[in-house]
Amino acid sequence: MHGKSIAEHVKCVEAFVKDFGSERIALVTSGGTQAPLEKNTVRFIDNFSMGTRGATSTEYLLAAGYTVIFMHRESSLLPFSRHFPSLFTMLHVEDGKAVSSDAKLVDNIQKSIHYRNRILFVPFVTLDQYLHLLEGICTVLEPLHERVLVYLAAAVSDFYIKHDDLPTHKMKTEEVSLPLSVVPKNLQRLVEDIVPRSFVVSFKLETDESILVEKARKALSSYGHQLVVANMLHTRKEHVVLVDNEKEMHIRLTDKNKEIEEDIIDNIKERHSDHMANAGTAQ
Ligand code: 9Z3
Repeated sequence: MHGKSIAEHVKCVEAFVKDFGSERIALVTSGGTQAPLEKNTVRFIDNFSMGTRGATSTEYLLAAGYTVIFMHRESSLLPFSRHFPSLFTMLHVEDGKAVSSDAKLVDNIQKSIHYRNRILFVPFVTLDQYLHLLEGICTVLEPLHERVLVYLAAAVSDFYIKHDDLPTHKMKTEEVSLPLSVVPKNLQRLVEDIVPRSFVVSFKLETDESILVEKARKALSSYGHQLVVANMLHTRKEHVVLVDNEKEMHIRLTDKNKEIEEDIIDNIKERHSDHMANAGTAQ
């Protein structure tokens, strides 16, 4: 976490939002969480997420006028640089400088410079850091009421080993034991007690399509938030279902030159506008 404590990261968020000038602010969570299997961690539970959804959505949120707090798994994909996994091979040396004339690279560097005062990067690694940061940042954002969009795209572990059950040292092969506990769902408390006025979007990931919408509805009724974006592991880049209290809406990518996040953010921005208008927030 770049050596900063949770409290220090939350202080940075406080300073960042103090002078925030735009009308809307989004907290985007992105990437997977790590749950340690030993106190001196050699092994851990992790998941597949590289943070594509969060990083891509952030680019469209910035373009749509949002200020963004990008709470991401350290070393996961970042907005703008995500397009260039092998940057090193795109550069050559001229007069002692690394240069490139790749138009897409130039365009993305310019965008990243253009938006740099409107995005704050907050890294996490473990599940514990994720949960504490989320709560701390939401507490800081609460006074901004309806202007806040909470966009929970991170892939959060469902299982972990409680601190008291963790072995101190590297687990011995002859003593293998994984006393897993289910991660307490903190979303209801977040929605009810910490950011009750903000527009909260959670994501639901499944691999069995027959239960996808039902699970999304269950999340919506348990947590009392505004929207669930439901997606399937293998089709998540082409198809999502937006589930709210009244209906469900499918978004399908038809143009292969586009990214599905563009349509997701368009739609969510509209819903967020309605949410702000209903509360009488000036836009
Ligand atoms: C998602 O469903 C995201 O869309 C993905 C994005 C993790 C699939 P990538 O990083 O993947 O772009 O490759 N995020 C939420 C996953 C999650 O943990 N949801 C919980 C659940 O399904 C609820 S918070 O129970």
